[in-house]
Amino acid sequence: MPKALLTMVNCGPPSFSRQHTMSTPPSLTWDIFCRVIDNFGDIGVTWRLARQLAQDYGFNVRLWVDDLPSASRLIAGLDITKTVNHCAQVEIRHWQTTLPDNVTPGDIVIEAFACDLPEPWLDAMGACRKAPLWINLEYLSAEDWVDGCHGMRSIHPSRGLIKHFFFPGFTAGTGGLLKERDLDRQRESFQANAIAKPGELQVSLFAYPNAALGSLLDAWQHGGREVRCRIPEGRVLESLAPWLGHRPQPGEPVQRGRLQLDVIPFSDQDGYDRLLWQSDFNIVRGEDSFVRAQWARRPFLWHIYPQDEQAHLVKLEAFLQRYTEGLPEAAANALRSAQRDWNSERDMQNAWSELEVQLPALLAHARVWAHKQQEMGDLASRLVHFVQNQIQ
Ligand code: TRH
Repeated sequence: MPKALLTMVNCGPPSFSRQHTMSTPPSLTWDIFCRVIDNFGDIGVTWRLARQLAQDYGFNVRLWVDDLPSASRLIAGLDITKTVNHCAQVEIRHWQTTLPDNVTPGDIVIEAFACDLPEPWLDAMGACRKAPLWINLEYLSAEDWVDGCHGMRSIHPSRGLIKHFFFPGFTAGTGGLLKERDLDRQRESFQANAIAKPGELQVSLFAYPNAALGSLLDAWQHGGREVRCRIPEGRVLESLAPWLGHRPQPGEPVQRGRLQLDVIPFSDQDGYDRLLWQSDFNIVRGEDSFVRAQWARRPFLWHIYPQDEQAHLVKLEAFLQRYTEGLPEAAANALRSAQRDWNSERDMQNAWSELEVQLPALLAHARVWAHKQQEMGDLASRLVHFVQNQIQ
């Protein structure tokens, strides 16, 4: 468990059941606060949740985000010159140092990733006749402690407001994974119409800078089959440039032996899903793309967000332990080696050759895994049940 959380979780066991006890009035209003620390995960997760609560459930949702330029990279139609936008049925507000006077908190306030709600907002929450339900949406982890902390509460020391901790996760005792209702139908229809070049392995690459990238590209360049690797424009190009001798521009195809590289523009979230669905193998990172790769039902390599004291390697092992359950031993070993080498930035040539022969087994497993996760219920539905049980 993160040290910071140990001090925050100071009262009470999980106080909810997952029973559907009442129907939630669609008039409920939600405020979701997102502070963009770095990269796109914070806005990626909160935007996905906001959009789903609005579109799949018909709730009124306001998303407060402090960094509109980052948000505009993945939200189609967002105008960064406006302080209020409406996109996909969500009201998006620019979260500035001062909050507008005429806004009162909604029924549910989500503080994403402990982003610290502004003091005036806490004042306004305290002044409500019925305090809003305050939920801290946490980062995703497969570690065992998550089950015990999901649903815990803490009381604000001076205000008396109660905050609830909601943890995404991979077990029935956690908050689950974000997944839109219509996602599988869209994916199936896309994949049914996708055109593939016979024998070619299509790969997508979204990663942090990684010293091991050159060795993986070497493996593909000199490998036994054609590889087409699409790379959304981003930080990983820092590691591509030394291998290539220059920094490629979007739209500039590069051929090296059996490897074709295409740097492509960063798309909105829906476009990124289609890239994952189109590819036979995905390299993903962070949190949200990692989950989307699982819903794509294709084999993947995860570049986990690096943390101090190598804490991310513990998270990686926890995920591998869950994910490799039921996977034939040779495929599980190949996957573990590749994941460990990639995340420790070690030479990938051996790991790739072992992984490549296991791709059919990994594909079959990816389907089983996604099905298993889906059966447990998605994050938004578990969150709505949680809210129902709290506000009745
Ligand atoms: O950008 P990330 O590295 O975000 C990270 C992690 O969330 C990490 O846990 C967190 O601590 C850190 O941010 C602050 O990776 P992630 O989570 O995959 O988010 C990327 C988002 O960008 C995701 O929603 C998918 C989206 N995306 C697009 O919309 N279009 C694209 O072309 C690409 C490549 C991604």
